[in-house]
Amino acid sequence: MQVEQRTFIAVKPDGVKRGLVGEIIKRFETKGFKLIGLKMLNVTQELAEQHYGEHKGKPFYNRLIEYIQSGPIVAMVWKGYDVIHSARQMMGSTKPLEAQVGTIRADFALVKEYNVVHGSDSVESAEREINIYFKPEELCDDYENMAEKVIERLDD
Ligand code: IDP
Ligand code: MG
Repeated sequence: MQVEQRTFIAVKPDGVKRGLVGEIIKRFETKGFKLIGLKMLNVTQELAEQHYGEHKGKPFYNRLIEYIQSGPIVAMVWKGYDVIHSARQMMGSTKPLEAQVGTIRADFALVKEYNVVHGSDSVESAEREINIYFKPEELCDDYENMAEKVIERLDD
């Protein structure tokens, strides 16, 4: 099993507008993950289509492409033990009403159309999404962080 992973997380435009950037970063930081990439940007039509290509043809596709361009996002890369799955758990289900209490979407969102956060769903999509939003030289992995100590000391 691959324990050290990287994932792409974004605070979506509704999350930025509502002032949830710090809260969302804090959850990943205090969980013990390592922040290795961070930028604020306006998503272009091209980026939006690249990011959400898998949803092309679905009824909500056009609205999704519009939503992700409705204001700046905060794009991040987080690294750590099983971070892809863990981050998805911390985000909660796509539909906030079905998300477990205590997750970001349950705590801060009402509807799937405005669910404040994005997170990669697999190793492949994480690498793909990181490469869409970040150049390799924009990632700062060269500092010591507790997340790495955790992995060094794992027994299994
Ligand atoms: P995820 O963000 O939990 O991975 P996906 O199924 O990959 O969910 O969908 C991407 C995004 O598209 C969701 O986060 C949500 O904002 C939006 N979305 C998903 N399903 C619907 C829908 O049925 N109507 C409107 N928007 C949707
Ligand atoms: Mg998804």
